[in-house]
Amino acid sequence: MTDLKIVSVAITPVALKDPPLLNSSGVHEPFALRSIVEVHTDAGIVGISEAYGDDATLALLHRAATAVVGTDVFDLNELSRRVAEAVGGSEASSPTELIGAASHDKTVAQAFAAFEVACFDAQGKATGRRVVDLLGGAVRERVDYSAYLFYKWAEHPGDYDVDPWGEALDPDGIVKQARRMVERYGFGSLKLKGGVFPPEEEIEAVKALRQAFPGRPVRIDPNANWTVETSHRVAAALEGELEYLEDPTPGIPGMAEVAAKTSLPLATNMCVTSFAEIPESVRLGAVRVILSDHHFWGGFRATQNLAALCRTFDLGLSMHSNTHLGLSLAAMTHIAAATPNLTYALDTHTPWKSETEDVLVGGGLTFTDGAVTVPSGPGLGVELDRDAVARLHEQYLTCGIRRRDDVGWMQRVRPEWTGKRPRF
Ligand code: GKR
Ligand code: MG
Repeated sequence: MTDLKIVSVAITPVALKDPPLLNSSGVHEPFALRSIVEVHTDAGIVGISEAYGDDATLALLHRAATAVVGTDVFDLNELSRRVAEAVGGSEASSPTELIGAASHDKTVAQAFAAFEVACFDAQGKATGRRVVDLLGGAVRERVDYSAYLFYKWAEHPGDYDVDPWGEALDPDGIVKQARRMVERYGFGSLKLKGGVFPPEEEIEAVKALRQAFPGRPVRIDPNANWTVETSHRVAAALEGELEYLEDPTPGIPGMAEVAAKTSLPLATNMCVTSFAEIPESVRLGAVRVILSDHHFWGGFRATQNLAALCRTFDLGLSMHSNTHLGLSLAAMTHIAAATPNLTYALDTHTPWKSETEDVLVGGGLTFTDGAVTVPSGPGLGVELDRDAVARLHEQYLTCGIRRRDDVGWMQRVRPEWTGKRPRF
């Protein structure tokens, strides 16, 4: 059997319109950055993936891109060795502080993930098999996602497109948003992005959701914007109401203190975001659910390693998202379908994306009853729409944003804003 060598790599930064979603740092900017990675092989097969699109990530991807040329797309160990060598000395970078501390290992994992996913896509296209099959086979053909609710303004101040969702600044607004999202996509569970308003208001919003959607699991995630004391208070008020409480407070020791006084499972995509953080977390009993994310855990195989550790330590496994396009959604769907203990509905920012913006032929994957069916074609089963990529690249060139800065955008509106956490 001949190998399938990488002959070149193309990295295209793109920008998509993003609504004014509020979080503990501030507010989403009018555009979010992603990048499209294409791995060209000597057989003419091209593997694709989606990664963050900020300057620091692009620099990493470019360093790795030069190093991976000549690697066989099936030789993921060699790919990993080369990426680690190429980006090893790079400054630790984290595309957003909302996914935890930066570290050298995370920097390497983040760069490797983009190439590993593209190589899996190429492997699938070469063998006529779906990525989910290469990852061990589908344990489910439909992957459930949850409704990701955000407090939000009606629009960004300035001359920007207005999204169709309107304002949501109180429990009523959140329930209205949830109804609309559930009606449109059929989601069976709900996640509220908290850490925006005083916790008492967010407790009310959770209770309003529980009342409006009886029996539907609800989560809240204030992105570590509560002190340990505040977290105790909120956890006590929401005992029995939540599927899990995500990142109430910063750091593993703080999370362990909160965990010690509540029966609610604590979940994280902030204090455990790399393998190095697992031992302390397990030792202190800080979390009961880890939100995986192949973009920064190091790709598909690393996600499966994480899944094995979760099984070993009797931890639940869920999945985190950042603003993304359909290519990431496809990748998330394949890895989730191949991971038996990924049993929670996954996060996705898809509903916040403009329906007319994606990089995939056909405009992206669709949700039925809150789930995405694993695409049936070889590899990731999706194809790039070249014109759409070009349009979003043009938007990247003109949007003026080069790294995510939710704090800075909030400061335009509220100059006294610091984004310092925990605020409550
Ligand atoms: O999009 O504002 C957002 C989220 O807060 C995101 O940045 C987080 O990384 O969704 C993420 C989370 O679960 O923490
Ligand atoms: Mg989170």
